[in-house]
Amino acid sequence: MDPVAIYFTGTAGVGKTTLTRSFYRWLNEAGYDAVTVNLDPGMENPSYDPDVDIRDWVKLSEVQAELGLGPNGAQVAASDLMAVKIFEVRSALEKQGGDYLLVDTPGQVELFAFRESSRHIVEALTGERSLLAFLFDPLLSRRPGGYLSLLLLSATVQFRFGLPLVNVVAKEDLLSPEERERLAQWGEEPFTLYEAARDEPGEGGTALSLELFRALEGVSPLWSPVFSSSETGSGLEDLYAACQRSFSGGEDVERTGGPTSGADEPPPP
Ligand SMILES: Nc1nc2c(ncn2[C@@H]2O[C@H](COP(=O)(O)OP(=O)(O)O)[C@@H](O)[C@H]2O)c(=O)[nH]1
Ligand SMILES: [Mg+2]
Repeated sequence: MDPVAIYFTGTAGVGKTTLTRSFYRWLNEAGYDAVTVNLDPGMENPSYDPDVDIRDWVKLSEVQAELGLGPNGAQVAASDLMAVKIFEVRSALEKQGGDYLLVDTPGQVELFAFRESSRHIVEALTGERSLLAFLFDPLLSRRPGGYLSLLLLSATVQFRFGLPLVNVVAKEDLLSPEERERLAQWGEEPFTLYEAARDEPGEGGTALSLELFRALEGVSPLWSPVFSSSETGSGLEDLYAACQRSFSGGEDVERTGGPTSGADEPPPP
């Protein structure tokens, strides 16, 4: 079967690179054939060695030096240069094989979601077999206004790409059990989020929060996020299951080794 690709996106520092690595390990330990792709030309001191690395073609520091640009201009130029090189990247990726392609995207979400070139990059690299995993900052998510604004950003990213999307509350180890419980309830019973937004004291945007809630209410894939932590490894199995549901209605991808039991089994310790 053709490989399927998961693009990790979200605001700077939310944990995309770390989750790419930890999900890669989880998949391989569980017997799936996963490959990592770094699409962040500015990645520095990576904590893992990506199988395919955009920096072999486009490196932020070099773009900045060669074009005499500041940091923001260089990032924009680099993301457009990536589109020029994307067929070479695809050839390298095809040589890797793999059933799951885990794609790490640039630190800042706007460089991925708000550049026209990114749509071409995704289209050329993995086409329709692509899924977005949008990461939520756990601390921002704790308040209804923050959670709603992340839902809005996630909906915007999905709107930009027109691809299936899974929401992931990242770094769940930073949430107290009560906070996690509350967030999970917002996902399962959206009306509780409405009530929390309505009752939130001192949030200047409460009226706006309620309008946002109404606008987002009908966007069903946005609800019930997966919770995960790269720190503890929690939720990676749930992430796998959510991605699996999004791809081709739950069709499983065959394992190449490792345990042969059901897809929902956790990997060996
Ligand atoms: N506590 C905790 N920290 C994390 C987790 N994942 C990533 N981090 C930390 O968050 C910071 C940013 O992570 P990174 O993956 O580089 O974020 P990116 O900019 O979205 O790629 C790093 O210091 C990571 O060590 C997690 O699950 N739990
Ligand atoms: Mg990163």
